[in-house]
Amino acid sequence: MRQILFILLTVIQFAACNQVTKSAQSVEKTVNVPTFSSDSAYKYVQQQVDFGPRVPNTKEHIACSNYLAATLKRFGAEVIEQKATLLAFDGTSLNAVNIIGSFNPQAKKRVLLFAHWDTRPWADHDPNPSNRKKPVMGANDGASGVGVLLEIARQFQIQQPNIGVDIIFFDAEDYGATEDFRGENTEDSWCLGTQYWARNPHVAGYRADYGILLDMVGGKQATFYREQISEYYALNIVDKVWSQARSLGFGQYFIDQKGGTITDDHLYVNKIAGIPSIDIIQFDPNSNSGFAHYWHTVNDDMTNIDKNTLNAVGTTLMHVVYKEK
Ligand code: AHN
Ligand code: ZN
Repeated sequence: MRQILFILLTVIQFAACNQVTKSAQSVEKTVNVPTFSSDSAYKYVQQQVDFGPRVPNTKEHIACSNYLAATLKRFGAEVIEQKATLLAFDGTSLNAVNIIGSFNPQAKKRVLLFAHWDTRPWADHDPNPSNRKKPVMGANDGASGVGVLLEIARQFQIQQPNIGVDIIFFDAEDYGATEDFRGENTEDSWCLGTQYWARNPHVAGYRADYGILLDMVGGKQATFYREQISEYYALNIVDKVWSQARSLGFGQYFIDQKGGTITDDHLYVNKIAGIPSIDIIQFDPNSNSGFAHYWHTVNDDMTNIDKNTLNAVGTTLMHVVYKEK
């Protein structure tokens, strides 16, 4: 009888022990990733578009910058509006502002998420020549990336991730040389706000483990290929993001093939600031420009924005960020 009791007790103990170990393991493995709201992201895209084109040196541009800074503050970020006067390729002096929102600013481990918030002054890729001096509305080219990041910022306020995150909305990305411009050094005419920040970071000696740029992430049935500057500087981050997307079922958006080599804000974050960074950018290998047919035309408006695409990108990014520790 005693022997049986002893065996019984041992079995119970073992079972109890086993359970403790098991649940401790599952606590370690399972992170609760909050649910990204594409309705909310869409609303933030709409609110930017409602200002009109956000071209530097216009009142719409100032109004939108105030909205972006105020919204990041409302979501609990420490916000810096980094103002700069930047010289455009055509000699125009641009009153630019990079809007920087820091979450958990004391954390040493940090991720940088960024997008440009300005819109192009000229729809110089429009098939109709009479549209080519009109500004671009930039629902996709500008507002979409910012909209996704604002929704992620809102989630940070509800549930803080384990790491620090900086969200930067860069200005004057899209003031690059027009297609008919016959000057030199046109590559560096793009991404002026980012070039400025990379040389003058908002915090001396600023570091992040890696960076992710969102550019044109709201188009219907968008495809995101593995951009080549991203693979050159941050192949492991491309792998991390594309495999996370695939495991979430977003493989029809995140295509596991090499894409173009695209001069974009991440180039300068890599080259000047030395932070390994990737670009999630809509790419169409079958179009002439590499981009959607409405890119840099007067048709880059809300009619092309699809909540499913915002959701694929936003949900993937949420999983990447919340799984870091
Ligand atoms: C160039 O057109 C050189 N690069 C694409 C960067 C861009 C413009 N992204 C949005 N607008
Ligand atoms: Zn553009």
